[in-house]
Amino acid sequence: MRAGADSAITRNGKSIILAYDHGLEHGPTDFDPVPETADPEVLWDLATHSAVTAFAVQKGVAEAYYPSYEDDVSLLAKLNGTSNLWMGEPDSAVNWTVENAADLGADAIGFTLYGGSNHEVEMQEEFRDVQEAARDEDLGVVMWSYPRGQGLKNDKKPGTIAYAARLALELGADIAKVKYPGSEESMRRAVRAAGPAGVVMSGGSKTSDRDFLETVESAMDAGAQGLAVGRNVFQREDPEGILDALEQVIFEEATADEALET
Ligand code: FBP
Repeated sequence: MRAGADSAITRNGKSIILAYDHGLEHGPTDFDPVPETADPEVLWDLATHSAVTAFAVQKGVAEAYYPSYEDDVSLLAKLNGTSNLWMGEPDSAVNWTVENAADLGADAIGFTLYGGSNHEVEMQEEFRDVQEAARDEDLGVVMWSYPRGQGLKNDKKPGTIAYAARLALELGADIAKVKYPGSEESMRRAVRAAGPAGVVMSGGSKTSDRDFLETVESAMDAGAQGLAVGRNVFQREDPEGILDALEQVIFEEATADEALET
């Protein structure tokens, strides 16, 4: 699967990946703004929204709920992850095997790579095993490509984000999930660096409707394939409303203004 080729986690070559691995990565504090979002079922229901092309979760949340949602939700199995309690150099434990995720019915796998970390070499080797197993199982491969660690403080510099996008291509991912580098021009550079791999923008911490939709519009204008988003959807009182607007901007090429008007 490469960008443009439609798959179980894209629609017309575009993606909105709803991410819900925050209970592991950040802890339940991310659910405080809308306390009912601590209940995974609330998010599984949200993932049935027509805008969502894949739902990214860790193994436990998938095992407990996916059998009830398999007809309505495409599962993106997030294979590695680390808690916010870990204080060491950026690293991510591989908590789920490709084979087990495939047995459960996953459509694609997700894997975090911290380029620049002291653990980059091991993480690349883990990714090699995962990527090859995913090819054997015919699963799409999404890399959460987050340069981080040692001297890398600002992980959103344009050159760093372009490098992150390129790492995903070089190592065999279909889609690179990268942070927004601050401008359309910088995002275009990342998209160019990714070549045939698609690039999805990472949602980030919650911002206003206008700021968020304008950033998404700019990423799409730069050639991004879509968005992978958690907090900017589930920390809103009206998550369906923002998914409606995102559907317009990403799949119907509406501007942020147009999406805000409806
Ligand atoms: P958000 O849209 O909420 O930023 O979620 C995307 C995501 O990649 C999640 O999958 C993950 O839990 C989180 O961001 C990790 O963010 P960070 O490592 O930057 O704190």
